Amino acid sequence: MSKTTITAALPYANGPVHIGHLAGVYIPADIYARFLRLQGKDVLFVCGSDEHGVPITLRAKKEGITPQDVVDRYHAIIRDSFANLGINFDIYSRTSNPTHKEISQEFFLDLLNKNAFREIVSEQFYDEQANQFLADRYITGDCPRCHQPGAYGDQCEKCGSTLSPSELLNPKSALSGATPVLRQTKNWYLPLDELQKSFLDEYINSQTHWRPTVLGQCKSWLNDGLKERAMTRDLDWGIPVPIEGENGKVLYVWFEAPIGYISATKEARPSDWESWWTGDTELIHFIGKDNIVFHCIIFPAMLHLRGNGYVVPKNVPANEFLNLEGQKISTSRNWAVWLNEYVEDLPNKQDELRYVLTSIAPETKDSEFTWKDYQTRVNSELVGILGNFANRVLVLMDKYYGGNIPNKPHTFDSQELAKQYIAPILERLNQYKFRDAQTAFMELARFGNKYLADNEPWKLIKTDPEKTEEILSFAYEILCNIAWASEVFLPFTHAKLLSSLGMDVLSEEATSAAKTAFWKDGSWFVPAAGSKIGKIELLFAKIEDDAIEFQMNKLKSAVPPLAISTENSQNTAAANASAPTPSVDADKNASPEEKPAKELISYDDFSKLDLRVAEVIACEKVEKADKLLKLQLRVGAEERTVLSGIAEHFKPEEVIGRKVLYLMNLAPRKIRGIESHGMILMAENSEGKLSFMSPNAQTESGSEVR
Ligand code: B3M
Ligand code: ZN
Repeated sequence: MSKTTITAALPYANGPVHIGHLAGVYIPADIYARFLRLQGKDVLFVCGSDEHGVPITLRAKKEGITPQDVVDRYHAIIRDSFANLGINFDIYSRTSNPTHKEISQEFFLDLLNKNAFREIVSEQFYDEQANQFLADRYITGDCPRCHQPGAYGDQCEKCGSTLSPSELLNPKSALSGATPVLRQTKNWYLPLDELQKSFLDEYINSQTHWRPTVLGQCKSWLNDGLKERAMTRDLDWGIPVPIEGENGKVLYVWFEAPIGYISATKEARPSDWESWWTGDTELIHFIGKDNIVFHCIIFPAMLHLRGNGYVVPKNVPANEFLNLEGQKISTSRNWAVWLNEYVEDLPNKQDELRYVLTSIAPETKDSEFTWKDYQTRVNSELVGILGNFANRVLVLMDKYYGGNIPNKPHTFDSQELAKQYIAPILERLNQYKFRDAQTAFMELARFGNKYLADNEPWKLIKTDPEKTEEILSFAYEILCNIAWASEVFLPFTHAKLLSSLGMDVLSEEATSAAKTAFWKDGSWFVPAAGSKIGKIELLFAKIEDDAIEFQMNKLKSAVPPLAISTENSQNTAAANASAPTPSVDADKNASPEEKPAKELISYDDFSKLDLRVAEVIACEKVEKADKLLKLQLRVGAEERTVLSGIAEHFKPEEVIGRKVLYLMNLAPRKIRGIESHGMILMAENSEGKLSFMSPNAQTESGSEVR
């Protein structure tokens, strides 16, 4: 039997995952994998953490921990988030595993032996103090276009220009602050220019079944003409280049990360892993649009060069982006809904999130998540239609017949029903139109709901008990079909429905036969005579306003927990999520709502305050003081020590790297034997929640605030 290997992009293990990831990659991939499995196909669904790359080392440096610490922390968080949301991988691996090192080095050597690379010596910036070459993000300097200081080697965040390191004025190493020098270095390049002619033009042009957005991006790359691209880097965090004497070089993260799909396969299927990558196998990559070039051009080129029967991607259903409340999801600004927090804030509402995110999946263009819309969709569709229908059927069945299905024949034609309600679901899933497929699934619930409303069995029972039996039997039958169909979209609801409907008592054989008939042949399911319902479970509960308000407030008070200027550097903490207590510096009872305005002061009074922007360069807990953090600040050229009573709300690592507002000339005072100079300013909302007054990352420390 032919095989299907489904991959979902390996998330960087430098922060938790958010709803944008889920909507764009993991839910559609999960739906598709479930769909194929239910059809009885041979499917392997692989994923794992991407644990190399500069965002990870930068984050480690910011927090003063090792890259391995960073990836260990986030790998666990990400893995658990996916499991909690019912993303049913066959394996969730990680690229720091030994198998991955072995497989990627072997892959590299195979291409090397085939003379696939160009060896090129070029000049790159080198930090003589840190003794290492500097990747783009490790170099900062003045932007050659807008002259903003602090631009990165690859980009100026002020004016948005794309840069190369050699263009920066006054380049500085982000590691040591030293002025880097240019040094020669050798790297291995993939000759994409040649590969375009020999393989890629034809490969891409024959993928007429791909999504237009994906094909469009690929063709625009090809039209511009591909250039050679380095597949190795002068870095120390990554997979070492497996060539004798080539120390201090690693495989480019975008060379080895996709190979992570292969390593994960080997871990999941040690005995026949190669058969999932060669021969009669379809390879499908689920990714976000920012990963298109790597999955549609570079990785296929690598697989093509590998040869030996290795397959190239059959489809790459990439999604556009999901926005949140009118803004781009931003990890550095903490503008996101983090999955690890969602499952805590809204327990047992995984299917609600899956449902809403599939309803608004950014399949053809960017789309938008708002909490209000989430509430409306859950309350009016899941509660109002699906939940309502299920509940009415089950409750009436229980009330009138003690749960025994009367099995009265009805007049509907099963083939017609299948054509009308099941075929559209299957057809759209086959076309990767998950949003439409879910709409088709909901049509079944709408049909059931309307059928009950039109026939009013709760009234009819008084006048025509026989007809009532027929109506409720058919309603039960519809609900059984909903139960089967729900498995790909709403796996948790599926399980509840099976037990409420009494379908979980079916033998394994009967279940698997019913599933195959439903998903493969698209047959309408007819329950066996003598069926009996199980314990009735409520499928969905209304989302109340206060839950939505809580989420909105959380977003509004979101501040960047770390002033890291890379969007890839996601952060863990929605720092203000739990109820904070005020800092020792702040007035204990201060609440903007209750406090009357203070009396007027003169400008002279104000000008006595020396307010500055400061950068937190170190932070630690104060021993035996639960509330206190000791902060080391850089204020221009000076360093200051400040104690702040925020330890119950912020971990030291959430504070390091921030820019804060700082009152510099407050008379020093000694707390627990430590002299505290000045104080950092925090905002407190009416509920006593604290947030940092965070100047943007570009504001220089030491700047005066007036
Ligand atoms: N980690 C980039 C990303 O998360 C990257 C994907 C790798 S897939 C092989 O956007
Ligand atoms: Zn600029």
